[in-house]
Amino acid sequence: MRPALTSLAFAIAMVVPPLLPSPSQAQANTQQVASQLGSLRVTTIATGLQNPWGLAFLPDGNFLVTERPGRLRIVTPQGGVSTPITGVPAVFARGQGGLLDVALDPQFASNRRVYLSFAEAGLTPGTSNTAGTAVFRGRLSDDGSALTEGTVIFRATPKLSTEGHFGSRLAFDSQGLLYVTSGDNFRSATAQLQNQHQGKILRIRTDGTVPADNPFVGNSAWIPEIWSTGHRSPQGMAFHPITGQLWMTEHGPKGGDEINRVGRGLNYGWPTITWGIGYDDRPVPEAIGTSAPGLQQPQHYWTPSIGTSGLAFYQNRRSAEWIGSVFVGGLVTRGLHRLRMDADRVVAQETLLSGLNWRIRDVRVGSDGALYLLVDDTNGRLVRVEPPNVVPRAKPRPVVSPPPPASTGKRLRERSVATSP
Ligand SMILES: [Ca+2]
Repeated sequence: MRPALTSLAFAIAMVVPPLLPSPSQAQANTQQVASQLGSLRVTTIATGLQNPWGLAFLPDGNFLVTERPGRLRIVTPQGGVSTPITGVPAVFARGQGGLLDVALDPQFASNRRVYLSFAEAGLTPGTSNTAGTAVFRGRLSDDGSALTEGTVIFRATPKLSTEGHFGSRLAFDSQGLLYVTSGDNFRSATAQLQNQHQGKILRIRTDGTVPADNPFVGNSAWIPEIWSTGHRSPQGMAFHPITGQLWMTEHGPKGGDEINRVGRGLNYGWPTITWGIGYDDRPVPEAIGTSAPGLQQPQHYWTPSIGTSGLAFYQNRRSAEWIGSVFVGGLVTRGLHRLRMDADRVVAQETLLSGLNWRIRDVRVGSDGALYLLVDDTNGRLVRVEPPNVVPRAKPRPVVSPPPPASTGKRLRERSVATSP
């Protein structure tokens, strides 16, 4: 049985499909927002989501959305919100912990497998105040009401007494291997420890076993799931759709938020090197500076921090203006950051949707070429952002005198950024 729906619109849609929002509804939920490249049509699809964290597109056009307190729901394009899907694991819903990301199996069409990352409490007596990042796998029932055959395929060890920095994004590579970001649990030193999962990107098979070609397999000093080390609070991760390269974003401390191109077995430096300082305005105790041999520099960093969250590459042909852009959510700036790249370098950036006061937790590109965002709030929302509606520029009139200023050669009026490390 399909889960009960709280939206009247969807209930009606079940009877008279397809039901589109009435013009007045659409108007109320849609606004035009200016950007450097043209006006963006921004539509709130659904509200009432409690601290939504992760978003996945189902093949039938619906959305799967996690709510950090521990619920997974289906949201329809018309704004219908299902009752919670059953079978979701118990989560440690304290501080930054709870139910985090959601990802579909690359073979979802045939196996209907869904993966969830979450903060899991200690499982042995007396450890319920500790928590660690974990990954759950289940099968979404045909009616979408339940996860069955549920199993936890990965548990970060050790579980620590902390409520922060769990990560945790999920992403599949082209081989069907699963990458998991794991935060440092607010224990900076863990990110450099080879025998702990904290502060790492991990690479596992879908049953939780370790691929034989992981970088530290066979080295007894290292936990074999580790793919990269030295990460602090990684809340964005995606594969570049053309190069296949893995990228991620992570929160710095005070300043020093990063976007990194992730290589096999490399060390991204936290807390040994950082472009940020402590929340107490003093240097990070373990830091020796901003660079050191053998430690990777970010492709770009932000000081002050933007509060990096979701990460998405735009390659959809719907918008020539956005192709090649990278979108990064800003929890602190309450904006959507569009980065323009020259190969792997950030050469310009634009902050979209500023002024809406939205803490953007996740950003994804739909197959329709629109962006889909989750806005973090106790009354959070799912939002669609359509690419700029570019108005052709009028043909410039010939100028006789004075001579025109030298062209910058830039097609876009974007704020250039200083060369980043
Ligand atoms: Ca770093």
